[in-house]
Amino acid sequence: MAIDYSEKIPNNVELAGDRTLQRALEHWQPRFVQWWDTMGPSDFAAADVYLRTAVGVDAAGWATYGQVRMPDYRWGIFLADAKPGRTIGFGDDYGLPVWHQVPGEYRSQLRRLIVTQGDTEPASVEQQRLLGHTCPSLYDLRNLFQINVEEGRHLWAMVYLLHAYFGRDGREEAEALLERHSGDADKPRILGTFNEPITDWLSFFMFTYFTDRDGKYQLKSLAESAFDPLARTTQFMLTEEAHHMFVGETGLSRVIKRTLEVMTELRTDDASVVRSAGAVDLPTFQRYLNFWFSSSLDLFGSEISSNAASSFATGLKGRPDESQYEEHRCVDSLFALTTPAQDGGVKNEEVPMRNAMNEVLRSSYIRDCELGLKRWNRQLERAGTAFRLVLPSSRFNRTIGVWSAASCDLTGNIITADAFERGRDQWLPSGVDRAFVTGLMRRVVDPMRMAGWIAPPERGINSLPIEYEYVRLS
Ligand code: BYC
Repeated sequence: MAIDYSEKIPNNVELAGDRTLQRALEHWQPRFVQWWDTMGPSDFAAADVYLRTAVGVDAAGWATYGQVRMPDYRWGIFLADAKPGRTIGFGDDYGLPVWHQVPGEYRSQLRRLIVTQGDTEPASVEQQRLLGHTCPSLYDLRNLFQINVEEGRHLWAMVYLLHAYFGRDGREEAEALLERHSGDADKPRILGTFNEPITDWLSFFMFTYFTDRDGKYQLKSLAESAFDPLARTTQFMLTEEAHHMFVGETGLSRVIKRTLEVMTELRTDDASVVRSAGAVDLPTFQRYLNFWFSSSLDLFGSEISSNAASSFATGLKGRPDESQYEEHRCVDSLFALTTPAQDGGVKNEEVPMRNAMNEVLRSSYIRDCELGLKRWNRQLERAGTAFRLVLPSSRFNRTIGVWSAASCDLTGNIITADAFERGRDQWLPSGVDRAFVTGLMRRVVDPMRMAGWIAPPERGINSLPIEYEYVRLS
């Protein structure tokens, strides 16, 4: 169905046919705008940004480009087209027709999932709100803003579900999504990673590589949901999410490229020399990677989770690409886990597969993360340096799940808490690292230039030149 842009809230859900819902969402809309004005990108409201806006949910319509001021961006409600005759793909009700309303008994659990998903979207905009001031180029500035407006739209996607299907509770949750704030001492965002500050672009690219990729896996598992409106909403969100991960992967690859250029020019692999030349040395890059990877692993929840088991059993949340599996009920199957033991060692145990669903997702996610590392390591190899990037063990630096009780080094060996503290600054960004990286961040807004710590991208946006004025500052 085409998106109706003549409406106050662009949508393809026939909002005009439901006056009560339309009024409720039109009541929320100014609050969203106020939130965007106060918590969204600071100081760029008057800039014309070369943004992509969806005008349809099919391949032809979802990417239309033009100069837009961010406050004029048309945030709307877009669901992927319904698949007639769709049936539940997993869990106890496998094979039965999907639901178009929320079954009463699953109401609070489903609402919790939607609220948790919704909470991450504005959180990321809040985390990134000051980055515009230190953009490495107009190309990057535009990408930041593209991501920000789309995260705003993803919030709309979840708010639509809350308003349309959860009555008064849903409307209250939609208000609360604008009241919690990233890093707020009293009302923080729900999930840990979304309270971490992102005040430099190296962290931004790590976040869009690692944390947006968690988004991909969570959205893919919600796109399998028996609750059809959630499945269709998240399916469309995934098309936009791909660009966010592209920004992360290419951003990090450009940082490495520039570092390698400096190392070759100066014939050095000495981190302090690389730093003095104004590039990110590879050990610092690795420490940032260790932090954002381990924090993003926490976003999958505990390895053994009754919530996960119940979400799978009831059909609320499946596995990404559920159709790739042979068996969709997972009643009798077991999952082998290694967990920390009382005596300071490890023990192997088998847990019911349904309870291990968070770990199933996390394992696929880790394999996906490795692909980027392979590409970056090829860059390092081609440049003739011996340094290689590695993903730390999934036991390292965890604050959620079975490994949160143990201290582990990068390779997953259990160590004492004291030894972890002694190793901390070699493994995770230290105060000195953060001060150095922050010091590199200087605003570059001349379309012909790029900051010295990052190489230019390989190509511009939508076939435009890299030097195009992607953001026209007033
Ligand atoms: N921090 O049984 P447990 C994205 C809570 S990113 C703090 O272990 P469960 C995006 C958990 O909420 C994707 N708390 O785990 C990316 C629960 O609390 P309650 C976001 C945490 O429930 C970039 C308790 O611990 N989407 O889209 O199976 C930019 C016990 O939970 C954390 C979703 O997450 C944590 N890291 O799974 C923009 C999908 N982890 O309920 C956007 C929806 C767990 O007892 N959410 N807890 O108070 C879910 O599917 C599940 O809630 C989780 C947790 C996977 C997060």
